[in-house]
Amino acid sequence: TPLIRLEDYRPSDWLIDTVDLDINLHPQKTQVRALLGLRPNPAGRLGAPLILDGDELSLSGLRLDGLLIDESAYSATAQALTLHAPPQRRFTLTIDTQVDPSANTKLMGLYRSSRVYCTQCEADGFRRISYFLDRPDVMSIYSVRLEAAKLEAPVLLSNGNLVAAGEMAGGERHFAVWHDPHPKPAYLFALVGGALDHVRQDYVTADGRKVELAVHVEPGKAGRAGWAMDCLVRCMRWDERVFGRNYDLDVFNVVAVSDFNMGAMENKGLNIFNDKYVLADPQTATDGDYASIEAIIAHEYFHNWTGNRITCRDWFQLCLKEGLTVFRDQEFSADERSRPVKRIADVRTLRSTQFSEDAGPLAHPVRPRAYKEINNFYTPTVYEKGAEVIRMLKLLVGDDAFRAGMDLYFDRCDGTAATIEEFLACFAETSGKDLTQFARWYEQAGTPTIVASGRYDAAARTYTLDLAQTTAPTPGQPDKQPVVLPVALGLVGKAGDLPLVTGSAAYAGDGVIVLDQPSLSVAFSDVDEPPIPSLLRGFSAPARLELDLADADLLRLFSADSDSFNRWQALQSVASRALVSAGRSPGGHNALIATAGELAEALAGFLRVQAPADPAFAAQVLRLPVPADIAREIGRDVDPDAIHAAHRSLAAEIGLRLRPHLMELRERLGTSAAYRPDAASAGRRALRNEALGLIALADPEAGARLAEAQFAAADNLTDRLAALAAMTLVPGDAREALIARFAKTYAAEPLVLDKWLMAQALIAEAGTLDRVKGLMQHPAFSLGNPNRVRALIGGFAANLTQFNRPDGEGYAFVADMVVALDRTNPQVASRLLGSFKSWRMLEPARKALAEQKLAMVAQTPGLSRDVADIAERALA
Ligand code: B3K
Ligand code: ZN
Repeated sequence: TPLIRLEDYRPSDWLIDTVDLDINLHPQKTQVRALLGLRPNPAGRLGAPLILDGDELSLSGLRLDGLLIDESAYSATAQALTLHAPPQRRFTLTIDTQVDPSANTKLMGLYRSSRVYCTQCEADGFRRISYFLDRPDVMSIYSVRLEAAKLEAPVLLSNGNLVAAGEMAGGERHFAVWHDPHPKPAYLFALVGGALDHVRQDYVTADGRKVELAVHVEPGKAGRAGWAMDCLVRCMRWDERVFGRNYDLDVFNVVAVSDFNMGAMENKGLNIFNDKYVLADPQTATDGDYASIEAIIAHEYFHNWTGNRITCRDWFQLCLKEGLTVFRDQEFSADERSRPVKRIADVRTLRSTQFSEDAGPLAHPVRPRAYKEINNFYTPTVYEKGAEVIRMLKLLVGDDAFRAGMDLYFDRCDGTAATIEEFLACFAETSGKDLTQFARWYEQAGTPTIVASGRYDAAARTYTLDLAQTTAPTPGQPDKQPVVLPVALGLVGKAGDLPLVTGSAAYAGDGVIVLDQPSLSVAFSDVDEPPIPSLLRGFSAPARLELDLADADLLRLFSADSDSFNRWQALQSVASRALVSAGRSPGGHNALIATAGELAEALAGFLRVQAPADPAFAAQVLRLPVPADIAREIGRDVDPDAIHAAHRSLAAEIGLRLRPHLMELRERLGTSAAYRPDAASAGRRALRNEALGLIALADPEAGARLAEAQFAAADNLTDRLAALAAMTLVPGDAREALIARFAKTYAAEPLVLDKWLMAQALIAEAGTLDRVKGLMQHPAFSLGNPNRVRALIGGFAANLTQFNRPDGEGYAFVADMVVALDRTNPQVASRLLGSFKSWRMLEPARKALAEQKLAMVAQTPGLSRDVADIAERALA
């Protein structure tokens, strides 16, 4: 497979101004006629052949300007349609292909999901429908005529506005014609055909456009589409208010399908979703689901400007739309809910997914320089770290220059396929700042570590902060340069934040030091008492912080810091340090008990006094760092069992000491009011359920009784699932009974059973592998559905102790599943193989076993490019 490099980018030799599609939908024999309006690109090479991309296509007809052409003038394979000497002027090509949506198990291109025709074209799926210049910088105006059997597909949707519809002679088939006035790359094309129910709502944009909004779902499920619609309306208003962005078509359609490779897709005017991120009611969706739906509906909608109106010149620029759009959806959720709690949740995700990617063989820059399979680069680095880069940019240039820079970007780049350079230039202009070094964030992989220490000089009344940065080597980048790290900080004294007085050039004002050198010192004057430094407030840069504060100082920050994020972080740091040392050298149980005592004491007061006022925050405070984070902090010779054991005993010891407080809190937060999904109610449930988990670890019998009672009494899935999760911590008959009862209760709800599958796959016991194998035979499971696979097999691969079983059977199972899945769905298979990304940090025995299984996958004949690429990079 060829390596595609950023530096090799060339504009297309040909442009396609217009695309007229005529698609006759049929379950096995869908006829596609594409009429392309082509012309030479003035920026391309004159006289170049026309090479259209294809993937598993076969050509059934070809005309040039409406006339048949000689067979010697072109060649057609499954991968390409080449016109050897096309006319050097405008001309049209009429291309006929036939595709089989029912046989399309890759879920790329046109496929059928539970009897619904749908498409997924990003990154390169359009070439599975018709031969095309399938690259994001070729943008065209589309008209799409869809025809289908009325019974099978009464609803026919595509991008843009509906311009005509009617019945065919005989009345069995009908058609719809859609026109999208906005030029777009092929990856944003979409169609949907099927029997769907919907909810509708009228919307008027701030600039006066009437828009008909609709959310389409499987028949019978319209009752679960209301929340998605509510989110859609709120995020549209938010984008008008916060970014000045109005919607630009007469209709906006959202469609939920049950077989989907990822979360959702931002096709112009026709967003297609994994139904998991649309359907919600209290019985079948958790608070977490409601929040994810809100975030993803917003994310896809926000792409209309950051992604669609302005798209990417090439796939190396993926973060241009993804990092920016994640940032936008995070800000939306922060405004709709609690900003500090959202930040904490996002940082947890960043650390567990992106930091671990950065620490292993799959590390890559936010803007990769080369790829073999672009679908393997829809990663936490491109998305989540990409969003962190935007967040830092905003902090560095300030709110006003950020907003002005965004306005300039929308103005200047609208209708184009843009680059990171063009994006950054807007902010350099509006802020007057030189962003050359900042741009390194896009080029350099790896998580920087900030090493900090402080010195107080009582006589001089100064406090000096020494800061240094390093970034460990990553594949292909042995030597790292300093990046621009905005370090938001405070100096915490007895009565709160001390004033920051310094003449240092590194101090940018507003409590931010800019660390852009390998190291620097900042001296603060007029400091009347020895302060405790509170660094990286709000997690102002995606970095690790090494700052050696005593537990007592961290506990002070927990109670006194004015920054909520760092209050939370302080306790996490105390726990993390103890877990790292216990995980490194098992047997240090006494130190762990001492830490549990400290933490419990700090928490007891907090739970009594402050927790009831902000339960969502309190729930985050109660939750320890996850074992995978501890493993990454340890970094080498990792023994997952030791980490797990340390984690369990710390949680259990804390639970034991806090038990009366936790019980009382549960009482206090208990409510007889009916379920509501708002953030405040969700926060109360989160805290109650966090308490339940701790109780279950501290006193399994009491925990099991509480879980049973909660399951029986609950009127919502959040509390029921939390009861199940708590119960999974307690081996025994009661657990098995609840597992069975849960399955019976939700037998008709595949999305709920996914959670049931996952809860079992995550059980940290040796019996889990057999349980998972058994569950593969359960009627609720299917290897053909990505959600089922991610729940059961993906859940197991995320089970730290069982995936990493000392006998290697966990690796063997997941590797076998990767190979099996690769035959039908390479994208799902390669995602799953990504579970091996941390294998190099394991202790020698596990490391050897994991490597063997990776090598087994790599050597399997006939692998997809997706899986081969991950296997190869993981082993390199
Ligand atoms: N842009 C899509 C992701 C496409 C993934 C292709 N393998 C969803 C999103 O980020 O909004
Ligand atoms: Zn996106």
